[in-house]
Amino acid sequence: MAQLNDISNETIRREIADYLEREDERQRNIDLFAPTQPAMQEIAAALLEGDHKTVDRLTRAALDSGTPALQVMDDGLIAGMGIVGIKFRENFIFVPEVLACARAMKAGMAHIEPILSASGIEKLAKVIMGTVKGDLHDIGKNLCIMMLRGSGFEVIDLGVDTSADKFMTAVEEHSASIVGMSALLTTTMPNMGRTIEAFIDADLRDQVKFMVGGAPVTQEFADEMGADGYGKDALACVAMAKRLAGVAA
Ligand code: B12
Repeated sequence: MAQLNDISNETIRREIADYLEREDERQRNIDLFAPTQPAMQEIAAALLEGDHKTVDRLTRAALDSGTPALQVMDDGLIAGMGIVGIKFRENFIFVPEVLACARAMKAGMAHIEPILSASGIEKLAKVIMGTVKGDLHDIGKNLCIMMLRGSGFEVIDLGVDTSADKFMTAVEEHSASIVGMSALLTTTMPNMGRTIEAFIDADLRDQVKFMVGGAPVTQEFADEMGADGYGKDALACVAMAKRLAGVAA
């Protein structure tokens, strides 16, 4: 079990000490950050400060120095965003601060996405991805998209606040075989089920497989709404897409 002092970056140590009040979350984050490179911790710290210019610069520098894109994404950007999520939940920060952190995350992701996308060789299947109607959260969906593209899928991104009609039009237009839906709000989660219902009503359900995800979504909820798969994170999303596309994971 790692100790707080095993984390080299002072900002990260302070953030954990000052804001993570739940013992399990505190220890999970100490264990997460302690083995990571100082450069990754600096990226996470800049993200936590909502400093998109520094995240941009440090991410580029880390990639230039040969750190793998996945490592920069996991140990720097996603690790930092995890603390942002807890601070927001506990009302230590509010929407403007979260938006600044999200902007910083996007600045870093802008360097990572082309690398992950370029690493895919043959296109495995076409996937339509969108955040459901009423929901504006797109960070997790965008991470999934990057990982899917990096793994060889062709992804059509419908963005946020996506209506059932928009999903249906995109499936027909692109002859896609998989639809991925993301929801971060308990109030918008039911729109996943409604979208599947709309496909059934339009006789389109047999043409596609549905995978769903987002922090409040569970396997149980996915089963209840009649989705074909659920993924808890971007790696699980790729594994699920491969399963639904009938290729080995
Ligand atoms: C960033 C954020 C925002 C930003 C969004 C910016 C953006 N461009 O996305 C802003 C500030 C706009 C925002 C607004 C709001 N938010 Co907000 N937000 C968050 C926060 C802090 C982080 C979400 C995030 O990006 N996480 C990081 C990513 C990497 O994780 P993720 O999204 O879960 O995605 C991963 C997995 O879930 C999975 N996944 C995701 N999608 C998919 C799809 C598929 C197919 C698969 C397989 C997997 C998968 O893979 C991803 C990568 O690993 C969360 C807190 C939290 N801990 O989640 C609250 C949170 C989601 N927000 C919340 C709320 C209440 C709101 C607001 C209503 C606040 C308000 N009062 O205005 C509004 C709603 C706006 C709207 N209509 O959508 C609540 C929701 C509570 C609930 N139970 O419904 C949360 C949980 C905070 C809280 N505890 O109160 N928010």
